[in-house]
Amino acid sequence: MKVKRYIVNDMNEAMIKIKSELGIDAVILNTRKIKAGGFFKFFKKPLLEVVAAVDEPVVTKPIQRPKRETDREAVVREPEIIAEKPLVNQADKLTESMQKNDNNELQELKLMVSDLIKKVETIEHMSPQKTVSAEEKYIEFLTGLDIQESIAKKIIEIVQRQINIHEKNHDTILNAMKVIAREYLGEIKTIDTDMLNKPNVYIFLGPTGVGKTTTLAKIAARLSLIDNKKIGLITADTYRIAAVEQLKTYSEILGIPLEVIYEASELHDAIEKFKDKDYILIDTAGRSHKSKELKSDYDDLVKYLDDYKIFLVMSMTTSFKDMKSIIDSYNFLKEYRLLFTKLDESSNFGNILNLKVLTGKPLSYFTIGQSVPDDIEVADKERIIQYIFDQHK
Ligand SMILES: Nc1nc2c(ncn2[C@@H]2O[C@H](COP(=O)(O)OP(=O)(O)O)[C@@H](O)[C@H]2O)c(=O)[nH]1
Ligand SMILES: [Mg+2]
Repeated sequence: MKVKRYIVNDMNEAMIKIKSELGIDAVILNTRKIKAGGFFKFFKKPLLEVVAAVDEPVVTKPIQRPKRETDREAVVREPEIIAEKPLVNQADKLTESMQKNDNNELQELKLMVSDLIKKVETIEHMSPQKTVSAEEKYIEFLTGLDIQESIAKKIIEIVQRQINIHEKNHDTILNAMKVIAREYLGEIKTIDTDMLNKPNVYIFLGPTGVGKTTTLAKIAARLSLIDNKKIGLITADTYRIAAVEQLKTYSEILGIPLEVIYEASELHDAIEKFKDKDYILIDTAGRSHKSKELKSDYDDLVKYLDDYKIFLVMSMTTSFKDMKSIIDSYNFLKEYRLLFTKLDESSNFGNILNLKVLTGKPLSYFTIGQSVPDDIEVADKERIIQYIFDQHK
């Protein structure tokens, strides 16, 4: 509270001064007439003493201010005029009124605080504040990258064993998580370069439209154009005319021979025809649960697969749930390599790790666009970690 004493000629003058100095919220605490001292006291008309006060903003004001004599002196300026009555009485009245005012303020503040506490308690009661541990925070971080919760938990469990998650900074923990995720990725198996058992036969399996034919063409083109290998192509995808035409076009452009087989039993003969080749790549139609005919064709073909290496082609745009059911439908396969397509059309790559952990099968290639032969990469572990962790930045 700010208290000020004015000596004025009349109330009008007092009001103007109070308004300009203390503002419109000021209140008049006391008014009295006084006489000027000295020689001129006989000529002057009595003056008016007006004591006014105003509340200062609560934030700038200490909540509990001890009443000291000096405080009073500081705010109430002593006039250079002899007072008619001793000022002590007035000062006492003023102190009393100030204390009353301050007590009121204090009361108000107390009420406000208890009201606030009640409100906070109610809010806490309504939504009990969950204390999120550092472990939970990082598990959430990993699941945010589309990594399955069970894998995320395992990663954090291992990180926690190695470093104290509560003490280390985010970068250290991030690096530790990357190292463990990298470990989970295991070995990478692309096309074997070992020529002892040539021809090396590779068969491409996977749902329709994931990019089997395009990927096969990319690998064939690279082996032929870059590595100067002798390649033979076989397609068992005669379900659609367009599918045969598609591979025929690539075979013509690349100058690589193509054999078309209409029945699984023809596979052996087709491979025999290419026995002088370094690599034989076999394209298939997607295995459909909806088409019984296609399923039995496929199952016939599968009987011949034991001797061949398999790429199970999956699109990165497929959800984990669907990927899981695709994997289930291929559970009759003993060995295969995971090949992920369409990374360019996805922004969440946690499924690479999920599928690796789910199947335990080696990763092989990624494809990152439609362009043959450019848009393919070896599934390098560093790259995978980059895809999973950094594409989200
Ligand atoms: N964006 C993108 N499209 C792809 C990729 N791989 C294949 N495709 C496209 O996906 C479609 C189906 O490919 P296709 O090879 O015929 O699939 P298949 O039915 O499994 O043989 C075609 O339009 C391809 O150009 C890729 O990595 N990224
Ligand atoms: Mg195809």
